[in-house]
Amino acid sequence: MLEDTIAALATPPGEGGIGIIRLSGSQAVAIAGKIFNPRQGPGLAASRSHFLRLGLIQDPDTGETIDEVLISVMYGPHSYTAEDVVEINCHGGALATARVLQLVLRQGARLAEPGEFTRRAFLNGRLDLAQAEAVLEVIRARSSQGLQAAMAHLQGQLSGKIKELSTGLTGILAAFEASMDFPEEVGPVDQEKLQELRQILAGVEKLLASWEEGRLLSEGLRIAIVGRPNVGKSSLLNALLNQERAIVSNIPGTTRDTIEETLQLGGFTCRLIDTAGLRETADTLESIGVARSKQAIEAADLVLMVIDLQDGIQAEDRRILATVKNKQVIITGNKRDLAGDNCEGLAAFAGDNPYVAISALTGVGLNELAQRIRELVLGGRVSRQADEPLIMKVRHRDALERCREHLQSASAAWEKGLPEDLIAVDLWAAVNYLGEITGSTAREDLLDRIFSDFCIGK
Ligand SMILES: Nc1nc2c(ncn2[C@@H]2O[C@H](COP(=O)(O)OP(=O)(O)OP(=O)(O)O)[C@@H](O)[C@H]2O)c(=O)[nH]1
Ligand SMILES: [Mg+2]
Repeated sequence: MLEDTIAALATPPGEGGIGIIRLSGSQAVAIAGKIFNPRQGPGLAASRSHFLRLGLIQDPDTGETIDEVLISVMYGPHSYTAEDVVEINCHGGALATARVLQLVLRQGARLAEPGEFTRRAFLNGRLDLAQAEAVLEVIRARSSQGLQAAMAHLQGQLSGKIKELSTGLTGILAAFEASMDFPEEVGPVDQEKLQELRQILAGVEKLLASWEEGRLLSEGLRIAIVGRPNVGKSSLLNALLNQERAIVSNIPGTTRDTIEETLQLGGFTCRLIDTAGLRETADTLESIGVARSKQAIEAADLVLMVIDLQDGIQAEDRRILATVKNKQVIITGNKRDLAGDNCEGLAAFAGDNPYVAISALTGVGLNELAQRIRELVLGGRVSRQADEPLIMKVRHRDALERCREHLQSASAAWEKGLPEDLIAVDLWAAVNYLGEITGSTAREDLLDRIFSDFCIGK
């Protein structure tokens, strides 16, 4: 599969300033050379690596000019895939790029599969698997903090840590192999190695502990806005987004479905979820909405529980508070503009939870609310030094958890003085799980799954 030359549109389809057709493989230059007519200078095959050249794309069969382009050749191994790569910068119209791609395919290239360029970069050893996945993390990053963490992954921060742990483990394994192969000469494995094993286990645990924050960076903080009907939940969503996203009305039960929008707060992505007002209802549609609200509460990292300061605390509010008691909650007293200075019940109702009085209508108190959210995000969860690696993918977490199990079982067996071959089996398994992260022990079906997440052209 690595032998054929692949091609695809590398920019999003549709209209744009430019659209780039990318080719990779041993025939990339020869294929592009057949359709490129340079404005000046020699043919494409004589191009300098990493230089742009101007010319026309012409159909070699008919002589028809398709587009005027800038073209670059990047010879392997100094290219994205480590193979010869050609990028054709077309005018960014859907038709021009489609015609150029067609021509390239007709000259012998094959349409790339999703993620195939990056997969080749991995198979050719230019990126390891964690770095290849980071390409997608960078593309999909939704907050500046998330982008920073993804870039660190792309540059090998996580891979470096995994390799360090793996090298340590391999060293211990080598000691076991030697001791098992030559029991007379070598003798039992030194107890010092047990200490090393414990340190490696601590390293794995530290990485696992970063998951909570990593997930936050990649997925965003889920904030559910909940409360009785008509307290102003949708108004709050709109006010925070600064946009009339959800329908607001004075009819209780306006919002029937959950509405989700993202918002950037202090460099973090927050996913704000407006929910249907919580109450007992005989209306079928509304009760479906209420069930969805409950699911949203379940999945939320943070709940903004909205109460109506004008109405004061109601029995229903207390019931709702009880249902969110094991969540992080900010009690949000709304309609402060109607309540005058009468916000006393709020503090007592909130108890240990942080609270703030706002008006979604006038905007009073919204900055303070955003500040509270930031404090909870930054204070409670984000404690990491930026130069420490963190994990952001379920796949990495799962592999590390399995690795940890085997390390625990190896060290327990060691402490009990169990046979060396038993310990070695666990150590092997642990090394394998680390290798799944960087790809050194990843199987074909795993690669298929990972790269099918990419789009064509990446
Ligand atoms: N004066 C005042 N009115 C508000 C404020 N916030 C919301 N309202 C009004 O309260 C009514 C209900 O607002 P919504 O945002 O639709 O309330 P909700 O909680 O989403 O209601 P449901 O979707 O039915 O559960 C509307 O008439 C809003 O204009 C506020 O801070 N001050
Ligand atoms: Mg609503």
